[in-house]
Amino acid sequence: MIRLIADSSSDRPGLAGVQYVPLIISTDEKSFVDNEHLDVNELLDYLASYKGRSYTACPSVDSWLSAYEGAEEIYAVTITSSLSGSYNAAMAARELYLQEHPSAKIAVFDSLSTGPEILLILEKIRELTDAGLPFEQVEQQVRKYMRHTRLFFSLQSLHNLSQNGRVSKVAAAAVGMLGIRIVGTASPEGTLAQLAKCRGDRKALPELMEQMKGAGFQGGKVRITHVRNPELADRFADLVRTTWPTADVAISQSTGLCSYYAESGAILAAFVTAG
Ligand code: X90
Repeated sequence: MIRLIADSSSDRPGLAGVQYVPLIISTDEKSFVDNEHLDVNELLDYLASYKGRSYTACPSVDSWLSAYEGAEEIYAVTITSSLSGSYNAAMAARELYLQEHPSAKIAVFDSLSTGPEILLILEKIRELTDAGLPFEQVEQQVRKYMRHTRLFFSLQSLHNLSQNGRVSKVAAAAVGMLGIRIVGTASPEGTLAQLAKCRGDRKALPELMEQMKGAGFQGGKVRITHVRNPELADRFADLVRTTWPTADVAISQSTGLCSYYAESGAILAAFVTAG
């Protein structure tokens, strides 16, 4: 049996039939499991009113192991290993599972990214497995595909990223000011790279468009997610469709983990470059 798995940094409901392994978001008084029962609005409202620190935890080796249970061909996609232990946990679970099930096959993909870029990778895996390709070829082609997937985003706050040591305090302070957003990308190493600072939503969209052009987007899939900002996501999608009429654009809401780190107002866009 073939199984597709991703950690919950991939936004859901994404692709039908994918199994998600949750990360956990918590404060000193409450924990939120990032699964299908999580109400993202409730999480964000609670965090906005909570004065103390908040944290996240990646899935345990055990939770990856139970996600593998019963499957023979497994494709698992994780959030960037540069910012989370999810990939290492998935790889440790892989070793344990293969000891018990020597004939099983498991490919773990480090997305070096998150959110909508994981969705693109899952869609690719699904396309190739649906076409009936053997495991080794699926793995090889997905790794090749991942060399051309990119993630860009615009964030209104870096508070939670800096509170948890995922970006520097200096970078975060500059964005804390009212109306200042950053435009950034997932670097080749899988970290957050800041590209520009923009005053206001309207300035961020042309900057994102320029970045997409510069990265070599020529039309094709674009997967957009947003945190409580459907208007900005729609405006961005319209711009993309006007500039590249062949683009295949889909919008969805960020779920728990990405909503927590990207924070209210954010949009993220993943796409595939030509060549
Ligand atoms: O293991 C854990 O506790 C999870 C830590 C995740 C930290 C980073 C999450 C980033 C979420 C923010 C914008 C996109 C940044 C992409 C950088 C590769 C989304």
